[in-house]
Amino acid sequence: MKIGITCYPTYGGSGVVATELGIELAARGHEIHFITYSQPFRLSGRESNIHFHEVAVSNYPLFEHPPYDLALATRMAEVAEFYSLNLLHVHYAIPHSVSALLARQMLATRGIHLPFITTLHGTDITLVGLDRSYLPITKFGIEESDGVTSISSYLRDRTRDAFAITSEIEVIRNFVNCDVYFRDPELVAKMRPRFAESNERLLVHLSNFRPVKRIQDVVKVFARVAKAMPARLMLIGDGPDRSVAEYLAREYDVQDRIHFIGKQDNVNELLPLADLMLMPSEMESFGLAALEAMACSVPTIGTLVGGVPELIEDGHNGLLFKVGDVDSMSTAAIALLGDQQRLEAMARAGRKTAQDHFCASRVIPLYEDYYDRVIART
Ligand code: GMT
Repeated sequence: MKIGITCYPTYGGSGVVATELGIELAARGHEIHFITYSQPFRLSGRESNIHFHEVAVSNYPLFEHPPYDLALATRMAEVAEFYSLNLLHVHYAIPHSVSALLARQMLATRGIHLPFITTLHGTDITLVGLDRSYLPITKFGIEESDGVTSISSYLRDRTRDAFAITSEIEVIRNFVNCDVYFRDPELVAKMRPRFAESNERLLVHLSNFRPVKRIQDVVKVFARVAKAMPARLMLIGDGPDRSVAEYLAREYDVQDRIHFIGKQDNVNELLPLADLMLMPSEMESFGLAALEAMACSVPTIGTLVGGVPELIEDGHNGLLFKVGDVDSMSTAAIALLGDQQRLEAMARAGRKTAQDHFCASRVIPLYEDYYDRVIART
């Protein structure tokens, strides 16, 4: 198949999923065309079967806000026609589904058929989409899509309720390449000393540091762990709350024990170095960072929100708490890190969950099958 993919190419779960999906589909012989405003950050640009089409948004003094959605729609239509795409797959409803709808309509006037699928990721529904100024157009874009998928059952139900959508939404959960995300003992032996001494526990958090991630809770939990045992924290990512984290690190006097390592491309080489992942988010429609950690045999302490319970079974392959319950999260982290046997059992269970249910090799065929069904019925 020839598939166009549009996503936010910068740091964020939806862009990661879209990019990894394109990479996996290309490896299975499909021709993939990314249509985005910059090259997705996990693409090297050297992968075969993958093409990148930049959306250039030209400005004009009259425009206070350059019309990206229109430039995107135009580029989608051009690429689809030039490369005879079978399908467009857009990730994150706003504004991508509306741009795809325009592209479909433009091409239809020329007798070209281009179905499009929208994948809902979370904040497009739970935050941005519910903003009154975006709600009607988001609902319209979803309803006009030829197919809609969501990355968890939670998000499907939330979308149906919040947008009063009755059409079918297919749940295809996020995935991880278990051959790329795994714990390689040699790599760990080589790289871990850069981040922690052998007697120290290493905790990790990976996100875009937005308020929804509750970075303040990450630092608070870590500060309590660091009081109880020698420990270090690796903070991977960057975003608006980085200065909050830095401020709190100083407040709790743990600044020398935290590695702020910023945005990283190859998180598969960093996650396996850790003993425990902290994901105390206010909301996660899925929690991709926890899945990536689980595949690397790193259990997560997370929150009982959104789609997280569809991934983490409390007490089995991770631990879940109420949002903001820093006391319980800290107590649990200290107990788990002090019990090597339980920690290892949880790490093994997480790896098994990733392999059994969320490996790319299991999930990608679900997308292929869905593409076939959408193409057949449109
Ligand atoms: O969490 C974010 O701020 C980024 C956001 C995105 O769209 O990039 O993440 C959402 O999509 C991820 C990939 O499907 C999910 O793993 C995240 O749980 C989801 N975030 C939220 O629902 C807050």
